[in-house]
Amino acid sequence: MKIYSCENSRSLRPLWTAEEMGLDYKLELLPFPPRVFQKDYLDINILGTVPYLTDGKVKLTESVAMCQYMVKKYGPTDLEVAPNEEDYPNYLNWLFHADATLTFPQTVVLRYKFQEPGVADGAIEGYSRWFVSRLKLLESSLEGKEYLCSNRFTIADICVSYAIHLANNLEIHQALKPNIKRWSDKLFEREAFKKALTIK
Ligand SMILES: N[C@@H](CCC(=O)N[C@@H](CS)C(=O)NCC(=O)O)C(=O)O
Repeated sequence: MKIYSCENSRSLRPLWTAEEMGLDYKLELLPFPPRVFQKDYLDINILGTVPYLTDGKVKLTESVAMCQYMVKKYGPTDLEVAPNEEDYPNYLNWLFHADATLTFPQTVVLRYKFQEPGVADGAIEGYSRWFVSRLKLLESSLEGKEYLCSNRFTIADICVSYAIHLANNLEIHQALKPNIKRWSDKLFEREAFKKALTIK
């Protein structure tokens, strides 16, 4: 298995999952954004995005799908929630929520705060506020809970907490509501997270 990555990107999700599972993989670290600074990467991944995962004939462009692929293909593992568990529908919902609801407004902040400063400053404030308002569900769901699903650490925690890691990098401090802070502080103490963050 090979994972193409850039530092501090959502490659963190599959790298963290692979580290939690103790899987063997090769890492190729690219300059960000690769479509600008490593144009030959477009011959490998036509989208030019990271992460990109190859495993034999398998080629994946979605970080959440990569986590799901690893737990299914290389499990069994407690990182997965099975269809016969009560929390399975919630697990699916969180896996989609991670990107479709949470990181989507954050990408606008990333672009206009750090990649193209001065081009659309108004968007930074507006999209930050929109992102924070979308954290309502996460904050209330974590009330009295250590993990999102099935009372254990799963890839739902990995995929959703990436949005909090990104919020920290984007300096969206209002994201650290009490339950979210308590939950993410604990997740980010995991050895596999620290390894995924620093692996070169
Ligand atoms: N939904 C995809 C998004 C991939 C994506 O947009 N990745 C960003 C980095 S986090 C990227 O490659 N941006 C550079 C670009 O769009 O050229 C995923 O979850 O993997």
